[in-house]
Amino acid sequence: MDLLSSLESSQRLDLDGLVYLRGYALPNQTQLLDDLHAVISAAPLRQMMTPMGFAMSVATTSCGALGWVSDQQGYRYSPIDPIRQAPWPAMPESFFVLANTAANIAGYTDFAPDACLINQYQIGTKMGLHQDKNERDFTQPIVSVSLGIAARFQFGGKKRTDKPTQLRLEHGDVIVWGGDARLNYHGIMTMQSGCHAILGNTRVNLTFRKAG
Ligand code: MD6
Ligand code: FE
Repeated sequence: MDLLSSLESSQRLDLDGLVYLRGYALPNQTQLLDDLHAVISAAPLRQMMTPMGFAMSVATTSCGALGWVSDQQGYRYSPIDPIRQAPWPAMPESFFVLANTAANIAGYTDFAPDACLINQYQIGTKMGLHQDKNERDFTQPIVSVSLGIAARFQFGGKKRTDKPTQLRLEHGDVIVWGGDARLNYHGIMTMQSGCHAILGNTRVNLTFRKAG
């Protein structure tokens, strides 16, 4: 059975421009978590500075040819990790295949991400409403993988003031975000306490992009 037909329709939810694939990452979670551990060991999670000079509450790192960085100069993608002054770790094959097949299910063929941003949330942290607009080609989707404790994802509209709908994202859930929603505002509400068997009281989110 191929990946497309193995995914039951009950596990898929379509909101305009957002395809939610419940538990899609679960079958490969052992490999994913091993590879995640290796990436974080090579390029440690760190709290970057916002352009306004505040430390982000969420800790980040990256893998792939390009990594997402933030500092006084702004937000952008860079081939060099500014802390290690070295290229980011390569994107593990398990990451690439997961993102590529999830995008395929959502109707984006040949999605070839060159950047994977890793966000780590502790209880009490959040990600305010934002748009993802540092990538070059907005026809390419973003694939987002949730691991660890559950989060409340806010899915808003084109304007910051549009009232968001909420989606609960659990360990193994994948969303493919593109098309009409590509520039919609979104965020993560303040993380509430929880405990995951492997990741403890943290949530890790992987976002895959074609950034360059
Ligand atoms: C998060 N996600 O889930 C934050 N951005 O922790 C994002 O900011 C995001 O999930 C673009 C596309 C999908 C996402
Ligand atoms: Fe985002």
